[in-house]
Amino acid sequence: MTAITIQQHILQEQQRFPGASGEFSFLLSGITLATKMIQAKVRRAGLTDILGDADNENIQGEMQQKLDIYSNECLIQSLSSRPSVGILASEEDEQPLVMPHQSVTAKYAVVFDPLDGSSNIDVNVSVGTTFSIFRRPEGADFEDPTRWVLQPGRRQIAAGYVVYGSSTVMVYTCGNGVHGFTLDPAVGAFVLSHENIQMPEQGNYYSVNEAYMDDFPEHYGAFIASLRQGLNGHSYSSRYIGSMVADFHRTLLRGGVFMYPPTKTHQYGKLRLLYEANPIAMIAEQAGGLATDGTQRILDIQPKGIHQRTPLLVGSQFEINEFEKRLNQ
Ligand code: P6P
Repeated sequence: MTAITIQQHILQEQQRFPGASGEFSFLLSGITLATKMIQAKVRRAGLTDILGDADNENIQGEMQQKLDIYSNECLIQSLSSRPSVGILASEEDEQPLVMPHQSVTAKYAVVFDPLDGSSNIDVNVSVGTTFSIFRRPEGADFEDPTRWVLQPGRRQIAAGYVVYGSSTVMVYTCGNGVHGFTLDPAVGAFVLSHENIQMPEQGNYYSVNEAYMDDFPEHYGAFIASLRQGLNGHSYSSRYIGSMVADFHRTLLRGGVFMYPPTKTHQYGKLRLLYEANPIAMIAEQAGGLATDGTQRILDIQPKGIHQRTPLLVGSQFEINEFEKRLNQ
C-alpha cells in the first residue's frame, strides 16, 4: 500500500476550498514543519540543557518551560513566512501577534498552544501542540487583531493537534472528517495512519482529575459516581494523564469521556477555550462525538477573551448524553 503523506492529504483537502490557491496547504505545511522541529527537541529533552524552568513566567502565571519558548518560536517563525496568515494568537503571548507584512490579502488567523502539558516534560509524560484556523472576518483589519480570533469555534475552518507520545501523531480536520498521521522518523514525514477516525459511540474510560472530586459542582460528582458504578451495565476504568492532548487522543480512539469541570480554584475550569477546547471540540464533533461546557456546545461559545477558560466535557455521544440527561433532571 503506498504511503500517503500529510502534504498529499492536505492538497486533496485543499480542493474543498474554492479559490484557495495552495495557500491553505502552504499554511498547514508551516504547522507540520514546526511540529517536526518541536518533536525533535521533545525527543531529546533529557539530553540537552533545555529541560527545566526558564526564568520568566508566561501570562498563565506558570513557570515557562524552555521547550514552551522554543515551541512557540518554531510556530511563529514557520507561520510568519506564510503571507496568507495575518494574525497569530498563542497561549504563550498575552496579545495576538500581527504579522509584519500586514498583507491586505492575508486570509487566515492561527490560534495555538505550542506545548500543552509542558509541566510534564521533565517526567517524560506525553505533551502536545494544538491549533485552530479561522478565516479573516469580513472587514477585519490589523487595528483590532482580536477580532480575527474571538470567533465561535463553529467558524474554525481547520483544527488539530500533535501528540508527542510513544510516537508522534498529528490529528487534524478541515471539516471533512478526522485523519491521523504518524511521523515516520526514517523519512521525517507524517504518514496517514488513521483515516477517517470515528469516535466509538460509547467507551470504557472516564478521564478526570479525581483529586478535585469534592470541588466539582454536584451534577459532575453525580455523573462521575454513575460512571464508577457503571452505566446500563457498562463498566468504566479511570485514566488520567494530566496532559489534555494525550487524554483526549485516547478518548478519540477508545471513546468514553474526558472532562475538566469547574473547581474551587478555577470556577470556569482550567482549560482555555480558544486553543484547547475549540480545536478538541471540532475534532470530537467531526469524529461523531460531542463537546460541551456543561451547559452549551463548546463550538457555540462566543469568546470574550483570548485566554478565557471554559469547563470541558468531551467524548462519546452516549456518555455526554448521559451527563446532559442528569443536568436536566
Ligand atoms: P490538573 C496541562 O498543564 C493542562 O493544561 C492540560 O494539558 C491538562 O489536561 C490539565 O492542565 C491538567 O490539570 O489540574 O489536572 O493538573
